[in-house]
Amino acid sequence: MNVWTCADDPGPRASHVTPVIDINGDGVDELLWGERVISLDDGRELFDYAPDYTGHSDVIIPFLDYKKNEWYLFTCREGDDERPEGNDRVVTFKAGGEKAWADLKKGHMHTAWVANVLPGYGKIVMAMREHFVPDDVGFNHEIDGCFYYDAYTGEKVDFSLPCKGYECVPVDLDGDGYHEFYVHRGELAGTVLDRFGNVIGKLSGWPVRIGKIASAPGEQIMLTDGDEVMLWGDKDAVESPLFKRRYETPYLTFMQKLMATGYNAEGSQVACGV
Ligand SMILES: [Ca+2]
Ligand SMILES: [Ca+2]
Repeated sequence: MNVWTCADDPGPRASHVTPVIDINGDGVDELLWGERVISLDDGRELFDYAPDYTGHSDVIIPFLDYKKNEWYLFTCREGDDERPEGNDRVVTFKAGGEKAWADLKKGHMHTAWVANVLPGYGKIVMAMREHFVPDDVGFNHEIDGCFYYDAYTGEKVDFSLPCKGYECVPVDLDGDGYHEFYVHRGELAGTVLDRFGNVIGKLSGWPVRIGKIASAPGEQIMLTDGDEVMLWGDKDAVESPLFKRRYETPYLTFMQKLMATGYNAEGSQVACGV
């Protein structure tokens, strides 16, 4: 087997999430090690989306343009912004490698998600920015920005919920193709919101997994209070054609199993595009 190494190579340095997806459509899954695409068939690096970037990406999220049947790759980054001009902080690539859009040049982008909330199942991405503040134990993370973009074009979107975007994760509970949100931190922790910000439920607990966990229609929320694990869903959920389209690819189901191992089960990284 041709084993891939990157010892002294320039280029991106991994991510806190590692999607496994057939991003080039040849029937063989790839491992997205940050912005590098590694074949699970023989270990070769097939592609590097960002050879000019030497930091790492906190979140990598593949997402599908349903109308064009084309994949995109959204990433938010940490590191490699020390040069005076900085470096792109939030970037969306087309699957073939072309940069669809990018924004911001400085900062540590720490959490992100992709959700269907605009009319016509339009997608937005949320990216949260932090900066390091030295303190008596080393450094602290302080949040200094939360940004919303049209996922395909990068245009800023005026989207707001009663909570901060980084305090919640998207989940399509009723299966209609639009995301609801579970608030997992902050003053509204435990609240379930629709995409317009209306409160539609109240739960409690820290997310274990979010997404399609059970065979029942729709997506579910698995929570724990430290003692018990609870699974919540919508018993009246009906899966729309678009919802079913999302799950036609093995990606989401596979990631649900992979992330059930417990890696990065925190914050928006729970979602990983699921
Ligand atoms: Ca492939
Ligand atoms: Ca929904």
